[in-house]
Amino acid sequence: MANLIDGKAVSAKVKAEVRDEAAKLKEQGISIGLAVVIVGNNPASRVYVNSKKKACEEVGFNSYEYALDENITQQELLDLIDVLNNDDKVNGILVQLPLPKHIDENAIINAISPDKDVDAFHPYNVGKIMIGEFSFLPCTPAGVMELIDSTGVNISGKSAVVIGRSNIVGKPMSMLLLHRNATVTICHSRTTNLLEICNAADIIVAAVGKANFVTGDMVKEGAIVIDVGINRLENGKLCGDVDFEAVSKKAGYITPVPGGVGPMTIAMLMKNTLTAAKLKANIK
Ligand code: L34
Repeated sequence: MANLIDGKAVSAKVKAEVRDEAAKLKEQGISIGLAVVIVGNNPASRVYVNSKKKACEEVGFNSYEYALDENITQQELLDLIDVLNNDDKVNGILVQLPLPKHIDENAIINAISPDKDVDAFHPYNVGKIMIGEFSFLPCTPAGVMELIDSTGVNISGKSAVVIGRSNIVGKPMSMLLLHRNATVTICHSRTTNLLEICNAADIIVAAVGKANFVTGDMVKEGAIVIDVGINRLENGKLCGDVDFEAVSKKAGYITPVPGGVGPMTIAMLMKNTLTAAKLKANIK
């Protein structure tokens, strides 16, 4: 039976560290603020944004929510970002994705000042990650690295498989694993020998968006399995991309959904916002 990786516990530890550092900055007269922008009424986005605001409270940051109507124009959103880019109280800007279809997500991401881009989605920050010289790491992949590290297993030299190639998770995830000297394979919908590749993996990160995609036969005995997926079933229950029942019988370590990667995404957002404030104040 696999060891359960407790995302709630690891995220609490990260947030406690952020809270302590934020308290020290406060003594120096520096307070930290995160602007959270949500457009429309996506229920999942609402849940995540609420968790982000709550995390800000926990670590002692100010949060500023901008809840905008579904029908806002792209220009209106760009104008808001311009205001936030120039607002000294705001250290980090987070525009919750997905945005309504009539708004070009890339145009929005490109407009956020790279110094305040606490998601690390701006091409400038993406490029810095590529060359291994970054200020911010994208929250979900960075959270996954923390979860893998919490097992005590040394990543160097291990064979890691990332399933999914999105700009938000799959691509940066594979880069972070590569920086830590894993041998990385990126699989996606056109991969023909998925079973064979996964069977050889010491680490599997599943970011597909399909319930129960990773089955027991795909997993090597003792492997680390990280489940980034959040799928809502018809009965309202959440489940990941991994068939937890079957895979937990073979894996050495496994993350649950909920309570795995999700809470880490939020904790790493707090860490990035702290980093943004420190960079602005010229504190290492
Ligand atoms: N800009 N958009 C931007 N940044 C992000 O980092 C995100 N993401 C993804 C969606 N859009 C974004 C998130 O915040 C996914 N995501 C996210 C954040 C938190 C959780 C899940 C996804 C989370 O807290 N999950 C809980 C369950 C929550 C529930 O009940 O629905 C968990 O334990 O997994």
